[in-house]
Amino acid sequence: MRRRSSGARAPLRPPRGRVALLALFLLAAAAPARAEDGHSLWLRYPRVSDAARLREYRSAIACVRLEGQAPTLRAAREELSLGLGGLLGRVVPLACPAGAPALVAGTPASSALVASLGLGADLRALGDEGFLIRMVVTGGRRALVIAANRDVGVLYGVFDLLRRLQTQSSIANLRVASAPRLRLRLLDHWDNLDRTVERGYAGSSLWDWAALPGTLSPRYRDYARANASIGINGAVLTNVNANATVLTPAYLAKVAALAGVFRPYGIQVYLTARFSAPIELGGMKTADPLDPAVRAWWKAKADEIYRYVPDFGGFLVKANSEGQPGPQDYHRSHADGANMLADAVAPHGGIVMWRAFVYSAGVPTDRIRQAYDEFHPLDGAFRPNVMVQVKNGPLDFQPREPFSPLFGGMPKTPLVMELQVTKEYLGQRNSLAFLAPMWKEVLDADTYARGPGSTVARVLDGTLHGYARTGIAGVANIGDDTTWCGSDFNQANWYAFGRLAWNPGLTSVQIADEWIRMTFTNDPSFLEAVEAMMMGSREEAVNYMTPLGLAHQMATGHHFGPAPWAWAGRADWSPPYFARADTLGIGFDRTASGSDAVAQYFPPVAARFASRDSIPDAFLLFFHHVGWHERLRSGRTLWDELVRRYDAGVATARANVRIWEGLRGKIDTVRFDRASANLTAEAAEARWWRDASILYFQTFSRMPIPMGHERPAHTLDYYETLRCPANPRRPSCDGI
Ligand code: BDP
Repeated sequence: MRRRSSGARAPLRPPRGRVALLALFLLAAAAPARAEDGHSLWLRYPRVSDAARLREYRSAIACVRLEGQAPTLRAAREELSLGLGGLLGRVVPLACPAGAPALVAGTPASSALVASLGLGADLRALGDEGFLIRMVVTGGRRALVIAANRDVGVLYGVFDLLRRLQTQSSIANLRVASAPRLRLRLLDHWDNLDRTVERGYAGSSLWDWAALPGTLSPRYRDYARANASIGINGAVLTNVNANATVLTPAYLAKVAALAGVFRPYGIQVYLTARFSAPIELGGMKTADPLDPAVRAWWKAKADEIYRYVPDFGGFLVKANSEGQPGPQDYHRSHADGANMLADAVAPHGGIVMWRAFVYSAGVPTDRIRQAYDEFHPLDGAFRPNVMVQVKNGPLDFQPREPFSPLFGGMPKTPLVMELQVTKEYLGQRNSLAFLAPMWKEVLDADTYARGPGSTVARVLDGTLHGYARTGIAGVANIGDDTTWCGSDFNQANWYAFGRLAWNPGLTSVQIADEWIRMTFTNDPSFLEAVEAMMMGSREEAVNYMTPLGLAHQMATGHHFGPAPWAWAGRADWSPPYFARADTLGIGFDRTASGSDAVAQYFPPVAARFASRDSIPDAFLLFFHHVGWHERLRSGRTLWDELVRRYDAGVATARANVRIWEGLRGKIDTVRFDRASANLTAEAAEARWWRDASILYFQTFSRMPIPMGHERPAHTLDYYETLRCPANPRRPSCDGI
């Protein structure tokens, strides 16, 4: 039986017209008792709990003037009604009696009042998506103004203001000017047409292809609202391991229906293009990108797509990677392939995002070198509407990796950074891991491409190399689960991704703080404790899974749980290949005496990574093979330090269970108990990781577990034979 999406709950459905008023009365009345199930994400809009703030907001916003019938303005108005109705605990009229302090929102074109305020110069700097919020006095009356150049900027401004009210910050002297630093802020859905989700841990795909285009789940709009609230402006609907069927007319009609729901919220749709589609759909003998008939096929296909979706964003392509077809099948380069597709969409303003995630077991060099080796020489060979999409690290979404050397290494090619919001390698469903600190680590890393200060964020935002196009993509963690993301805490990563995409300069703490307040409560004691848990959670996962720069020690295939011993059929998928443990030591020598991957970085970075004196402990074993008895900065031997780190991860996981338990009663029981179960499971999984890894590496180090450290719960044999999870969709394992 197909699972129906469960999104029709009243609080999330933006009301309309008269129904809106009624809904708001009901909503306001029902607010305190509303059941929490996680579905409302960070858009719950409960009544403001701080009495002084509530008074402040009520006296500043007696009514709303947001005129205009354009769909985006309507969406902004509906959100304000819903949000203010809930937060202020009363209906806020959409018409203003004389003298009433008003919230005024619009563009100079949609609102005469906004046009009269003379904001022209300030607005110009904010582009198509930016907005400003200001308290002004006009005609002797106070007004809170949200102004933007385009309707979508008004919508973003509305969400920004609602965030301020949700987090209970003062709006007394508000003077906000905000514009996104990155132009494309995309979610990549690895969703298949049968509604399975590759690396999805949150149920089935949201896209109910069978019911589309005739039936539109209310969740589509909620999804769009959630994205717009954090500035996400594009969705790649389909898996990078692509199925050409989505390019057929029947599916394009479904895509068009989704695009229609998303459009008012400023979200463009994109599709993955299977490179062999001309063969599979067009009945051709080849997909050679230099073949005129193949090129003509793609041009016609692009024209057809734009007939269905006039503002279609473009294609995302995984080619010649992990078995996917691509131009190299015809001895053509990645640039040949990308340019062919780019030419097809260019007349319509579309783009191609061509992934640099390529490596091959047939290539004898270190796997992490291969993307750079392949793409660096192609810099300058791509059409202007091609962006190369690069994963944050050179390997594959590990709990910790250095930044990819392609950042800074492609000065003539706009790069999109790809992050993984879904936690394939980070504990999947149970783990707390809040990923903002991980993403910040990469964004703030200095590539030295143009001397000090050449951060990855500046590569991405175009200020370093003058890229004409800029963007960032996150592999979504969203499914049809009630919580959308498989757990309440996983929602924080969707949220953080959007916030950082808008402004990579935000701090992780700030993002966590906002998210906790909006998702759970403004209660300071809860906030402080949960913020600390979240901020430490990624380092915790690094510690119990892959400390000191280890990588890819996960079980084969599903990547859940430890299997440092596992040979996966090919070396470059196998944990022992990455850890290189032997009787002398552990770690992958990527200095000049090894694979020399360090040479792909700019000299100051290469030198820092290459030297044992300057390599941060966090990347030690990623770049160096280190003797078991060698002493690290701490003065401890590598072996002792390794055990200590694993233990630290377990200790944090256990502490989180206790800290959370101490917060009982501060939020609703449904979400509290659910998180409790996740944290308990994570503590068990952390121990499993630690025990299995230490026991396995001990067979090489032959050193004892230092005094004062817990003995493993089981034998290595036990862990090696454990099949866990038997069912990869199960959140947890027995027997660990
Ligand atoms: C790997 C995933 C695989 C993806 C691949 C990719 O295990 O499912 O298809 O990344 O990014 O990490 O293409």
